[in-house]
Amino acid sequence: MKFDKKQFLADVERVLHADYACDMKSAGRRELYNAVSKAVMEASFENWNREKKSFKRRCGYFSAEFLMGRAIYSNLLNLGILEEVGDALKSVGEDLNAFEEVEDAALGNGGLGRLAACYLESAASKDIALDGYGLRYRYGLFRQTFVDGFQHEEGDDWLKWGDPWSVRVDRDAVFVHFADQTVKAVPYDMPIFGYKNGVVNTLRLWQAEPVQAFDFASFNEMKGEIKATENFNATKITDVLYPNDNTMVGKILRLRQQYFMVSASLQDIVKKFKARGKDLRELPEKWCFQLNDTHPVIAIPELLRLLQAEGLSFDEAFGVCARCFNFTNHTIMAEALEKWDALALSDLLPDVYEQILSCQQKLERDGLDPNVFYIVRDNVVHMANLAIYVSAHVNGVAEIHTNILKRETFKNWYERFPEKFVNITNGITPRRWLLLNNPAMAREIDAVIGAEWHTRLSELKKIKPHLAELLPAFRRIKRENKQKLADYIAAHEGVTLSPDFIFDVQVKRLHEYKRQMLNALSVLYFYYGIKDGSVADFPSTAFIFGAKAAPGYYMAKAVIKFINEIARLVNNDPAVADKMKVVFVQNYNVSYAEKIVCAADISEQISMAGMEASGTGNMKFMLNGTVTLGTLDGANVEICEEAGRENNYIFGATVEEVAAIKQFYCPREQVEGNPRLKRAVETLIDGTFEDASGMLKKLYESLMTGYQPDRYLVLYDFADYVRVKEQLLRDYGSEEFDKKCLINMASVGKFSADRSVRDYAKLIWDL
Ligand code: 26Q
Repeated sequence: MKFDKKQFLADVERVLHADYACDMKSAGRRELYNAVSKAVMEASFENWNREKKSFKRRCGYFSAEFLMGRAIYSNLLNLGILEEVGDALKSVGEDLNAFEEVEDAALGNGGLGRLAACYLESAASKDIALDGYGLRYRYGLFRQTFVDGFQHEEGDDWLKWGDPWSVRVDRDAVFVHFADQTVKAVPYDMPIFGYKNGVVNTLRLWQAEPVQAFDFASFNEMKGEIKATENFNATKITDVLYPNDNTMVGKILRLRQQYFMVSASLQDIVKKFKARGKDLRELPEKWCFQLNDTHPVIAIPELLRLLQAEGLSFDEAFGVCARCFNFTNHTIMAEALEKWDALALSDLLPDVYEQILSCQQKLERDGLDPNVFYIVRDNVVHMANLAIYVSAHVNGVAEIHTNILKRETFKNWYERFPEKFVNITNGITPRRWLLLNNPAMAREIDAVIGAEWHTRLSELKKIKPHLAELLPAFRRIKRENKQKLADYIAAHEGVTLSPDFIFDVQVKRLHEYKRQMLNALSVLYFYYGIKDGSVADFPSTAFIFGAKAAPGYYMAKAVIKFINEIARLVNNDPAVADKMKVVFVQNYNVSYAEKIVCAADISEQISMAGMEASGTGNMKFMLNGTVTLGTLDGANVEICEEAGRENNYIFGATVEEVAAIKQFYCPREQVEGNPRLKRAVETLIDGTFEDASGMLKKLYESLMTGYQPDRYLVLYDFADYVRVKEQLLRDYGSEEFDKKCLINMASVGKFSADRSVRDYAKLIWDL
């Protein structure tokens, strides 16, 4: 975008006058933030409008989550005016950094939601016509604090500073019908700016509102029926994001959300397609839809219903759907694969349920064995099966994950429909995750190899001949980033860290399979080793954790309490003060991640092999020059292929070994053979930590005594984990170690979301 400072300041001034009746001098931060954003929005109108009006083939990315984070800096970066706006504001005595107080748009839980955000950004940057369709939750993922070591949740009022990066599009509102209510769906459009290429795609988020009196006329024309009670709870549908990650809660309100989102999106798309005078049988020529996990899969029967309402036969409608829909799976965990009670679903959405039954019948007509292939069975609707049956393509998110889908999770489906299955390894956008969060390093790289890597990340391999030359700058910048993070942590968590310590980081959602416990127990293991003298020369290390636990996930909350207790023990013990510090940061989110991933020395990616579909945090650390301490799980496998296993720190049972070990596994044996591990585990029950809640005892039982003790092989992998971790800590600081860091950075090309969306565009979307 061309930038004219005088013009820009005049635009800001004008918005301040019109919207807030104030001027630059009297404006508060909030007003200024809105005025700056709106001035930029206004200047982007033409590019956005051009894209919106064009009738080229598009893909709709249907997702219950878009974890966008903060918009302003990444938008300015992509428009190529980040520095210019900063300078312009400085010239009038204002500070662009002041907008760091703006809340993140946390309309997602974790990896799946952040992936959607990265893909939108990369698609725009690669001029791929991808639009997001989702929900405009009034409250995003809860804000987390710790009270006496326990997680507390507060509502996330992400609109507190206003929402200048969205526009409400009343003219595109539609009605969504449930058996017991009709709700108005109003879209809010967010521009998605491509990186310095003038492309603007759209994220359309639907908000639920009551059908208002003045809507009745138009609504009655559609021969709808309004029930007396139905305005009552309309807004409830988009009140709040479900805070679950990799676990399903079978709440009917969640199903209402899902249907609301896809029905509104499809009505909108069908309406506009028809307005072009097109026959709906040709819909697949212009549109395809990517279903982000099972959450939007109810779109399939909804489109079947809409098309038949428009006069297509079931078979014709099915043919359209079979060409339009594609399905991405993000997990193999049974507890996360969505299933709905058939009676509840048919009560809420009788016509949609009819379509699901028709799919089941078609499946039987096709001659598939109903004992092996089913969508509805024993009054349960299996959303993943529906998705696979109808979709043109089904993809996993890393090589190992796709292989597990083929060999195990969806084995029967794969053998019957092998041509549907593809792998698309996840990726992250290098703009937000290096250019924006680590500008000093980005500039150093630019100076050595130029700026082409900004849009072709594989170009980073060109730094390989220049490692020695880059090392001093890399060390200096990493240290500065560590200092900045330490300052931030001191201010927000009240723990002081020295940048001379090794920063060992595990940040991700809290889940048993991700094994934060493995890390926590190793901290205690080292602590007791230092105390009893069996560990000498322990390199000073700061163990940094960040994670939110789903509010209903007891074990996850227990792990948070445990680690906070460890932190209290360690940080208050002067005997280890120069050796270790432990901190669990509160409210880990996208903006915190931006500060953390550029300041880490170790990236902990330690899930039990076979459980983490891909992971994308691992890629963010790699991009910022951090070695992985990890298992051969998810994308770690491909990280090792790209960067060399010798440049990372790999430990633990492989996916093949896990299956064998589980046959005869006895956690007690692991502990009996390892006195210091035993001591660490027994802190859960021996009074080391106060445990009035009984949570720690429950953790102990889950490891040692419960049904399926130590399901995720924490104790089995422990010895190998500390062996490799000790090696890493010893290697740290050497020139050889720093080279490993840079080789990781140089080898990260494959994990650009630009490559991922290109793969989707080529293999699936035909864009
Ligand atoms: C389902 C039903 C009801 C309520 C909530 C849910 C729900 C919500 C979110 C189920 C799962 C999720 C999120 C899953 C997720 O984030 N998976 C992660 O996806 C990443 C992107 O592909 C992968 O990198 C991670 O490995 C995977 O865990």
